[in-house]
Amino acid sequence: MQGKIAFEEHIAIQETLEQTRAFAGDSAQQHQFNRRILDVGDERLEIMDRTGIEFAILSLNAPGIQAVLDTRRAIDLAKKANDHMAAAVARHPERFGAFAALPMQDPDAAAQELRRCVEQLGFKGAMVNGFTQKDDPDSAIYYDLPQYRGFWAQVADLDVPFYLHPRMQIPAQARNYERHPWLMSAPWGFAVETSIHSLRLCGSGLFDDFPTLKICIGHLGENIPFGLWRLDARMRFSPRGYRGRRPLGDYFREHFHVTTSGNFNDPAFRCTLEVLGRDKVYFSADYPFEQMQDAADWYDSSTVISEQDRLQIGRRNAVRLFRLDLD
Ligand code: GRE
Ligand code: ZN
Repeated sequence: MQGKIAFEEHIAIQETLEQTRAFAGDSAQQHQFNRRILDVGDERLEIMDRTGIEFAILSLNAPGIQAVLDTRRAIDLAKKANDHMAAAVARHPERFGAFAALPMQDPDAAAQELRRCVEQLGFKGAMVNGFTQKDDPDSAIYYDLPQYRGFWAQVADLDVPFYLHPRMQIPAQARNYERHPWLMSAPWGFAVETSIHSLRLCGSGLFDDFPTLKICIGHLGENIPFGLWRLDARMRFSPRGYRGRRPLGDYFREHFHVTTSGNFNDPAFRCTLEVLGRDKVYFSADYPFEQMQDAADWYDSSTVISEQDRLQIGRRNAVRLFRLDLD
């Protein structure tokens, strides 16, 4: 399919490149991976052309700013990454948009940086890589906490989507992964981490306070669609500490927008589509951690996607969500 829009497409800057090392494959693959994640020009555009991706919203690699312990440095680095993405967008405005990287270590600074990115640089929203560390490497701060309500008020006011992207659990809280580091990242732990964070948002009353918030998550919903019915079924018996006014599933279906990033699989797609409906599902690849070619080969030919849905999920939903100047 031509004209697809993708929006879990990552870049790195020199300062965050080191964070991707473990995910790039062996040393022979490292060189190509580094080139690809740093590139915001010809190679990326050429692959987009070849795979029918017209427009990509760029975002900084994980964990990015969220792993910077020093708040001042987090604020400066986020600005630097955002200015870098803004320059790429300015060179190719009809091919690239950008999500703001945010210094969540300081909720006010994060809100301010989002406002700068949206109002002055034309960014389409924010992408944040899970919980934030701050000062102490063993810290993990989640955004359902009270100190983020002012930040969320700004997100609601700007009316842009917030993409909650995975990151890896920190060692201090990862006892259950001991001796199995393979389990901690993209194969499974990423989804555990991001799904828990997403459910915390739902259970915190956040969406009662801000009923227009739009949260994006990737990987066909980080396993939540599959578990959603049971969540609500069991919560009737043990809702301890749940602070939402409505059943959790209501919030998830209303506020969450889910992409196909890195999960190019018919049964999982059918589950997500059936749970969320065709208005809340979107194409994305997750380049360069995944290949645009693999994403497009699956998406363009999957027999569980009708031709009408293919156009809607591959393009039209994103045009609407991001108010793109495209048809
Ligand atoms: C991602 O961005 O989704 C990602 C990583 C690292 C490894 C795999 C992966 O950041 O999908
Ligand atoms: Zn990703």
